[in-house]
Amino acid sequence: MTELKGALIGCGFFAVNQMHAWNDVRGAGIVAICDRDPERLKVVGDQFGIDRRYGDAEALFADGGFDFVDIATTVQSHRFLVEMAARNKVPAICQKPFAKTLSDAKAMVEACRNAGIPLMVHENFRWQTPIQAVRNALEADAIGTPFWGRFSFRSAYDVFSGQPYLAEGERFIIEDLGIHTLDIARYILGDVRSLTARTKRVNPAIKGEDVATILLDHENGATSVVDVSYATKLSREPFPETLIELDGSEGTIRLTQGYCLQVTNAKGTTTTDVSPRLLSWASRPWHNIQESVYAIQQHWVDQLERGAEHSTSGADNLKTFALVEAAYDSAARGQTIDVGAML
Ligand code: NAD
Ligand code: 89Y
Repeated sequence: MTELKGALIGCGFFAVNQMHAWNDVRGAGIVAICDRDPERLKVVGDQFGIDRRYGDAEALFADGGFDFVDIATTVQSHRFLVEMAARNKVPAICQKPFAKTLSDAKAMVEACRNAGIPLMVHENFRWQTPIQAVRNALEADAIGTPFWGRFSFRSAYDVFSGQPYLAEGERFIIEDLGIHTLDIARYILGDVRSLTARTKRVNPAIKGEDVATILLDHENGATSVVDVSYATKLSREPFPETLIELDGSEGTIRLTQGYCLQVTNAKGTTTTDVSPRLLSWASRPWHNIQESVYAIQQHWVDQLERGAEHSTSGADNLKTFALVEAAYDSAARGQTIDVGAML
């Protein structure tokens, strides 16, 4: 198979995972990197042996010589860089949160569609081994038709030391972490008709909300609760596990802390260890996220080879991003939001 050549823009905290994963992915490798911070460019360039280094994305695209771009910058630059990729007709991966606003996100999808290039949002949580296990159990009809769900991420892990910008934004947990949980809810129970949300800030040292409780009405009639918190001090810290409860017409699924999957139906209860693999470059507790980074990047290459749409294409991610905007809107106005009307 021909090896696809990639360029990565943004050599910060999380991009190191993406670089490691690209080393493992079959059928692609990174040939050039770009960061406007010379220090980060040097650290990542030296660590991964990349000689082609750029301080400016325009210069990177002008030189070319790559088949796709992996945008791993923070949200402020996403629209600018995705539209640059579209102008240069280079297929693009863009980190979450996809955009600052839903209208930006729609414009980015439109730009790539008009340019005829694939666009995938790096929405990796649905690719985690335990989340895939829940989806597989549902698809195997283990609990019949699900009518209720809970998708829960409650932690007090210090995310601010690695990502200090998370403490500084007007918006925090829904935009940063809840976006993944909402995407998982969609992935498991389907698209959402309407949403009601409440938020709180508990940690006085940050600007945005660190607790959110969101009620979702799914299009198939199921109801779910997405609850996320970075203010929850537990005896055993669960970061970065998403815990899931699903009730169906024929049984129940419980994904509990410690990557334990329990399926109960007429045949009884089966308990399975659905722990993620600890990849050679990964470290606990991040290994769950790190394995999903590898999985989504392999999916990027596999779908390009097949000429098929990506699971988290830009168009798909509009439906997740709309839930983020709807949640902030609902919490601000104290009202239920019609999600369908936003798309
Ligand atoms: P970071 O600030 O550590 O790194 C971003 C890098 O991008 C910086 O080095 C910065 O200099 C560079 N940059 C910004 N704008 C640029 C531009 N226009 N041109 C070139 N370089 C530019 O941020 P981070 O913590 O690595 O987060 C990056 C993104 O990854 C965020 O959107 C974050 O939400 C996301 N993230 C995703 C996951 C996940 O599991 N999917 C986990 C953590 C972070
Ligand atoms: O930025 C966030 C993400 O996407 O996953 C976990 C995280 O690093 C902190 O909330």
